[in-house]
Amino acid sequence: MELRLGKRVLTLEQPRVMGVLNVTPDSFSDGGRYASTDNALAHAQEMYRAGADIIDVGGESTRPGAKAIPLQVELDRVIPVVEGIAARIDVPISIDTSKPEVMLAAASAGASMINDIYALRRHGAIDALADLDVAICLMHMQGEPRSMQTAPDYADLPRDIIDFLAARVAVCTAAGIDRGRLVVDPGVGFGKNDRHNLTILAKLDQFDELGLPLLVGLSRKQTLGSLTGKPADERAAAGVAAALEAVARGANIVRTHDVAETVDALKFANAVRQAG
Ligand code: 7PM
Repeated sequence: MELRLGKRVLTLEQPRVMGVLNVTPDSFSDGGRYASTDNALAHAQEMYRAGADIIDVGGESTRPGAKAIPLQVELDRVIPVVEGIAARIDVPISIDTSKPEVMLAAASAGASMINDIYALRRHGAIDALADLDVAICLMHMQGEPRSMQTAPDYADLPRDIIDFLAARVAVCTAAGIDRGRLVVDPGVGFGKNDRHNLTILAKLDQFDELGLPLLVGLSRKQTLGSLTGKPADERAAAGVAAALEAVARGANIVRTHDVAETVDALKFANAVRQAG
């Protein structure tokens, strides 16, 4: 399996690491330390050196209860960062956004992947991407960030999520988007309680039926806090364990704030797998 991102091809025989670069002043886990462009570029460089295969730039907090931000604010935050990374670092850049205008501007600035927690359900998103050469991550979310954690409810997990993702893939391919550009993601924590999140992980191998690269983001999330009793900035070890569990069940890309730790853990897991 491999993923096409513009001119690049990312082979997926080995698991890949997506490093999270928040450029939100209210980011829940790093206190907005990377709010300025220079700090963001330094953080991107650090994650690249630590072995990140993709840098995911996000300007709109998607934390439960968060409010949407105006288009211009999001553009002003993320576009200078995308341009800066593209000029300095030879790494695929992903843009974490749901707004078609931000998708287009980021792609022009050098992003080669769109990471959309709405799976292109926002008006105009599909049309914006149909003619671009970027990779697209389609994530499942029940509800929307403002209210999604109030009463998440599923008839059947992971079936409901797999069916949703299959439907979004069908919409994309019908619009002319090549399957070779698509990635799917169960959306841990997006309209899911702890039990839902753990069930998704336990049954992650069922997502194989979609036949597409699988991205999973567990880093610093609430379920890790529930299990360890620790705040977001002390969840790295649990997050690494979660990433290994995800990869053992078929995840191809893990999205994490803790790149160095995750890369080391995956090196060890890969070595054991290859020795067997
Ligand atoms: C609260 C909940 C705060 C979740 C922050 C988050 C994912 C994502 C995010 C994911 C993909 C965070 C998340 N999570 N995109 N964006 N998959 N594709 O940990 O799991 O940064 S935001």
